[in-house]
Amino acid sequence: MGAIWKWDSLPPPSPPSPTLRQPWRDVKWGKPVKDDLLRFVENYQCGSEVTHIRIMLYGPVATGKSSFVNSATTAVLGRMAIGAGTNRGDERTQRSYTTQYKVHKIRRGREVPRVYYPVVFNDIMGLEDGEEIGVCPQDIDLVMKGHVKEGYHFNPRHPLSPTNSEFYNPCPNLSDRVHVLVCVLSANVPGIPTSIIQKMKEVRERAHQLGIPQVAILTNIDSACPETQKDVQNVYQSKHLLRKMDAFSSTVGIPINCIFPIKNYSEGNNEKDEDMDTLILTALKHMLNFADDFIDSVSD
Ligand SMILES: Nc1nc2c(ncn2[C@@H]2O[C@H](COP(=O)(O)OP(=O)(O)OP(=O)(O)O)[C@@H](O)[C@H]2O)c(=O)[nH]1
Ligand SMILES: [Mg+2]
Repeated sequence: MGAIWKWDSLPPPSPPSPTLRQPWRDVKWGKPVKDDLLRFVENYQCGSEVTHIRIMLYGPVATGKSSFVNSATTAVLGRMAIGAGTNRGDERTQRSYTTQYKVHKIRRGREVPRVYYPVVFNDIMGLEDGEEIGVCPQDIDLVMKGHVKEGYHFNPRHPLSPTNSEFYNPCPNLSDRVHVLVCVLSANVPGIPTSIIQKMKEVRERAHQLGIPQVAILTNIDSACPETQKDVQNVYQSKHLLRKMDAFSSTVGIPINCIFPIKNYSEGNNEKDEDMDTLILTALKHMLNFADDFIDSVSD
């Protein structure tokens, strides 16, 4: 009789790998790839219908909305940018750090008079868990339609009133309107409170009615996943992040191919990094393309 294979001759099972063998999204890395993406953004010109593309960020508190504005600026300029104030780690609370409506531009070089890239970011207050706290979905609706002027302080109890505020713009043009809506979620949270999911749903439905394209970015892929913390290139092999993206996709109703994982430049990660730039610029490129489609669709 030949040798008998026995179960107990097997080595003890190794723990399941936290990473997939192959990335589930086809991405390329390296300097030429990053440089191509950068060239796309540098050479990007919006059509004559608008003076710039307006990207609006919304989402729960402390998910990295303001950090994304700084990260996109950092990736484009090749140097650290801190224009959008961020929620300091040691003081982080469930209340939004950003309370004022700010529009962030990216300056091209040091030319005088100033010249800017044809893209601006609308940074707003975060959505909070509960009634009458955090930004109201009605105010997000007004920002999307271009009715809110920069500098407006969000009042969680009362949305901006058309009748008694100097910050209400009664006649917005196409450049004042939002051209792409970005939901910012953090991979480093156990879940999203249902009251916030409900507010996000209201915002999404309003954007859908207005025809505004929607994408999401998933931040904190480093702090949420040790494999990605070690090496950003593991992002599309991390089983944990794939599960998170899948869960967020079904919860917030954004298809997974429109969710872009990001590691933001932040207090702890402020060294310029090609792979971080690749993820940030990839997301930005898609946002610009979707915004172009929207402008085409409303300018016909
Ligand atoms: N490690 C890590 N930290 C991040 C990342 N994104 C943001 N942070 C940190 O998370 C904190 C909150 O970031 P913010 O950009 O202020 O978040 P926000 O969504 O603008 O917050 P509110 O304005 O309060 O709603 C800051 O301490 C950031 O440094 C990320 O991708 N990785
Ligand atoms: Mg903020």
